[in-house]
Amino acid sequence: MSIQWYPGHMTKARRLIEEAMPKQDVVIEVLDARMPSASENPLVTEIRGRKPCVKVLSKSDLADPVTTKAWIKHLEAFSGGGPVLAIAITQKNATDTRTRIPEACKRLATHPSGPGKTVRAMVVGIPNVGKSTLINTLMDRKVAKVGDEPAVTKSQQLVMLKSGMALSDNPGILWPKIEDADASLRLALGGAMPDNAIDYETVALFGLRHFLARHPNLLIGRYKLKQTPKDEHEALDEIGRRRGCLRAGGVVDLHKASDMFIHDFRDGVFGPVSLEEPDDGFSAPVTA
Ligand SMILES: Nc1nc2c(ncn2[C@@H]2O[C@H](COP(=O)(O)OP(=O)(O)OP(=O)(O)O)[C@@H](O)[C@H]2O)c(=O)[nH]1
Ligand SMILES: [Mg+2]
Repeated sequence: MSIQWYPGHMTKARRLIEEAMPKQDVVIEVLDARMPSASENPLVTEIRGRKPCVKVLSKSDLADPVTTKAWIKHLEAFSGGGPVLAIAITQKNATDTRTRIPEACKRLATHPSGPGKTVRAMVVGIPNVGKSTLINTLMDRKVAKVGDEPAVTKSQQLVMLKSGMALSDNPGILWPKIEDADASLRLALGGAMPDNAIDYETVALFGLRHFLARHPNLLIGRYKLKQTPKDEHEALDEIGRRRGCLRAGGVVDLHKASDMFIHDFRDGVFGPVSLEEPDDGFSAPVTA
């Protein structure tokens, strides 16, 4: 079963993005570098049409660098619509972001349409992916509120960069029906949906299945497990036991253990881990 979260403010945010789109020279779509496919919003693809697009792979410090490089090639080669440049960024390297993002926008905006040939760009993407952090980095000061939870930005905000670009920050949007159940679980694991919209245990078991299949040693190392768990249920139980997530009678508190694993993942304690590879064979995102 797929997790859905589409609160009312997203309908309004989507409408504002649709209304402002014709005036943009470039769209900056911020993706989560750990899951560039799951975090690519089909509504954004639909609304941007053939507008040039910079696909920004945010939080690249949390993703596997080799996989991120493969994603950049993949996104530039296979994204539909207009021309696409893909760039990985991290808030840990502000100088790199300040150089490469405006440069890419100017390269794509062949006919800047703002006053005095200002390049107009709109920053869009799923919730909690780093859109406002990107705006602050480009402005070199805190102009937009950021926070480690989805739906921090509630309205559109326009800023002017010294380099002569007009940028708008937007609330993160998802889409009404996420068809791909695994993609919705990746989004939940990464933090695109709020805690009250997800079932911690389901999300943690999904994440543990991924780690057991691709990075069992990272789990074993982090939680000092004596052997590789036979499946995700055993892994969650063992992790809970090792970390003292116990209820009366020595029973593992699975909710607490799930909470701990999910936040360990979001905090990057396992080192850089990608949840998707370009050759995993994803189906095209579907809107409803
Ligand atoms: N590790 C890491 N964390 C980041 C990076 N960029 C942003 N974050 C964190 O991600 C969280 C969300 O950042 P925001 O900039 O508020 O995200 P947003 O896309 O504007 O979110 P909404 O406005 O809620 O849609 C914050 O805790 C940031 O510190 C990054 O490059 N690396
Ligand atoms: Mg924001």
